[in-house]
Amino acid sequence: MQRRQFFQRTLAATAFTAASTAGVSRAALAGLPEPVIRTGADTAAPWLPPGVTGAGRPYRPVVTLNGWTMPFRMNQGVKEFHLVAEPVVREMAPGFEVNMWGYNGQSPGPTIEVVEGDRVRLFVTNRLPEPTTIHWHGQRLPNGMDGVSGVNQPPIGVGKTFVYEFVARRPGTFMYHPHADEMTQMAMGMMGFWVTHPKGRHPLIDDVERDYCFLLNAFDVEPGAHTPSINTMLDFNIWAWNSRVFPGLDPLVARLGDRVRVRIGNLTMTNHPIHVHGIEFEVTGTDGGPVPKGARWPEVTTDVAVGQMRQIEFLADEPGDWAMHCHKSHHTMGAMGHDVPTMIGVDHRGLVQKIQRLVSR
Ligand SMILES: [Cu+2]
Repeated sequence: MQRRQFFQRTLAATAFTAASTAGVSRAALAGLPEPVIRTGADTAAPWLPPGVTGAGRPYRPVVTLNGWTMPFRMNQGVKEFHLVAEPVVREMAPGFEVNMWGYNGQSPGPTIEVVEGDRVRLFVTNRLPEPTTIHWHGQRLPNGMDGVSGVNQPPIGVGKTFVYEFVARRPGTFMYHPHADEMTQMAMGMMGFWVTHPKGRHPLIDDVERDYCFLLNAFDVEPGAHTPSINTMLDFNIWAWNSRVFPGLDPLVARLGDRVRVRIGNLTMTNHPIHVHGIEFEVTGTDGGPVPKGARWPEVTTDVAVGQMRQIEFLADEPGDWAMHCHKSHHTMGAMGHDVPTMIGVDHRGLVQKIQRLVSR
């Protein structure tokens, strides 16, 4: 059976179970939008809805680093998305494949991109082996849509579909992630980006020529393993951007003279001082909203703490290949080893031959 047919058939069977909990009519659920699935890890071209004027002015779509923006369907003025939480295989770098959990074929899930004032309906189907929810980090929304399992809703059972619906009231930079078995599900890669564009000219949101976004995430994948350890609390060994690591990360490209915005969210368990070479930037926004212009100052490094988002902007006026990295030097390494004694000062002449003799036996 084709993968798409599988989803269509199984969704038809599960759709009605959510009708009473989510308050969406049976007729609406019967016409669930087909989930768009993506399997590659390349950076998708920016996506603008074809032929949909929708709410607000035309906007410059974001580009998700080694990711993609999910297409939506317009249904009587509502933007409808279908997220499928499911096991996926993510190629973190060429030849390095990891068994993760994600959404719609990849970790992280697709970027949700809407305009301030849009009414958004998100169908979430759970194809994981355990219950899940989605929390829409930073959004103003009705309490019942906040996605915290055991507080705002029962978790979405295995095989079930839940419907979230709210108005994207505040423009800015947001993310989404489970609020059910959080430690496991985020350690397995479940998260995604959300961008709400302003519906008109905004005094604190400037037009830019380039608009990039990605999430910082971390995994503990022992050398030789393919599945992250989900019991790790701090000693992660793979520090990733959008579930990718060097040399698997695509460059963020700009033309000389472009205004560039980069939106960064941190869903790891430690903070990351993100450093950019060659230019100075300003933090123009957080998950709390745009920063007042008088409160901005020049920086070349900004700390992105756990659960925070930072939106930086700069003028790309120096040609060249400029590095952008976390300034914790052990976070630029992978797979980082633990409990390894220092080799400084040790005479290691002949060591390679000794190891080769050992392993060739
Ligand atoms: Cu770091």
